[in-house]
Amino acid sequence: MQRYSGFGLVKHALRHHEDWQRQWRNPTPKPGYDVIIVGGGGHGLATAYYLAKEHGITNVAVLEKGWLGGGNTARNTTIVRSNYLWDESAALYEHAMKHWEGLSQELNYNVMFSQRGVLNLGHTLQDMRDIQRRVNANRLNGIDGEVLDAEGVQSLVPIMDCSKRARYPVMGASWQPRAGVARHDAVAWGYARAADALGVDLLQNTEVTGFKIRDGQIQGVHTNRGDIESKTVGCVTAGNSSVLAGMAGLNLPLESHPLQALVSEPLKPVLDTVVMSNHVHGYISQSDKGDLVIGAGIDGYNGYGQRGSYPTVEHTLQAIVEMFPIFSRVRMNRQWGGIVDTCPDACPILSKTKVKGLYFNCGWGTGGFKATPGSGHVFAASLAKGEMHPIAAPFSIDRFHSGALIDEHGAAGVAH
Ligand code: FAD
Ligand code: PYC
Repeated sequence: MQRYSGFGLVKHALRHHEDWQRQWRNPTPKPGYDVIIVGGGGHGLATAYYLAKEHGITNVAVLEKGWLGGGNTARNTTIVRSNYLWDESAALYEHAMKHWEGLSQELNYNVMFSQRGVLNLGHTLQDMRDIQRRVNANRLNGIDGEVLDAEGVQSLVPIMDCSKRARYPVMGASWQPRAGVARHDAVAWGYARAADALGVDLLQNTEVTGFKIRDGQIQGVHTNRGDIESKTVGCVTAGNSSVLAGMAGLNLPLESHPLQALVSEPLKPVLDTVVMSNHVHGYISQSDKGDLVIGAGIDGYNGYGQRGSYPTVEHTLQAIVEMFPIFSRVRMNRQWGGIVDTCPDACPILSKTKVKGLYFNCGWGTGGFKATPGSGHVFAASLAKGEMHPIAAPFSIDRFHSGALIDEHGAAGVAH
């Protein structure tokens, strides 16, 4: 793997940045692969990487209709935490957290994982009871967490209005010190470069338009670049999962909604942790560039437009200014949206389907970025072995028939 010194950077600048080594190849699709992954976001790329790295399955293609990481992976607000309520989801997100803690070294790519801590605020007695319960559950699962009172929150975030004068006074918070943020596109690029180096074909501008299914067994996919054969296909297409499922005659219990985010003009460092309020309903952190990274809940309607409506932006900023009056005159620089596919129990689907060899990894709603390494790791093991990994097994589609739902609406952080 080529590395560049400071001198190398200057040399490339003088050559107008024209001869940088590409991070991954641009291969021509082969007629067939051992495994096809549909979707070149973080989850799909991580799946391909772990298939090659941990299971020796390198004859793998990732088919991406646009460019790698151009979906929700590069549209999210990068919050990483593992403080979920139920054992099944705590195990999944904590599995991811352990991967995050070594990811830059694993990929030899700086994903800028910054464990600056996440606060989930409580503004009512019921919020505080729920926080207490969730932190207790986290600690029983070996996940770090503390319950803070308003003074504890104020000492961590001096610029927030924690006074009793606030319209919805802060009563306390859950605090996960190991939680934080990471650079989202670096996660996609790091997995892409590492997967490519192991022989995975990353096929951009390659849209899956249908599935080839014979006698209940997947045979391959139709794409805009021709048919590609495989007896194992994993769909990791986030907000487009219902569309893909429909092509296979499947009906997933998903709703697709826009979710928006905004960044402000850059400021000097003022906020060194992540603050989320599900009650006032907004969340905020400050990026390394200095922008305030801001978001709130989904737009209530269904749709596939990667944008959103103005009332949601207005509500989001009202919530932020409510908590941080000091930001009332900060100007917003950019706003964007992604499509999130939400499940009735606010938990993902990692599952086989009734079509043999066809798997889905979707339904992460507003919170899948944090799961990227763990999701890829357990999904790869499931595809490699033909049996769902024990951490993934509770997230089967079957739970919507059996009733074994895992309700994580309270821990979702962002209402959906
Ligand atoms: P994606 O990155 O969307 O990848 C799916 C890919 O599939 C896309 O690139 C798409 O082009 C491709 N695709 C779709 N259809 C086809 C097809 N037919 N053929 C080929 N390719 C196809 N999560 C957190 O944990 N923390 C956060 O702070 C957070 N903030 C968010 C903020 C916003 C505004 C949004 C929109 C989401 C946020 N999320 C957050 C959620 C998180 O972004 C997603 O859950 C996660 O990134 C999903 O990753 P993915 O790899 O599954 O999806
Ligand atoms: O799941 O923590 C989260 C989250 C924050 C912002 C969007 N999702």
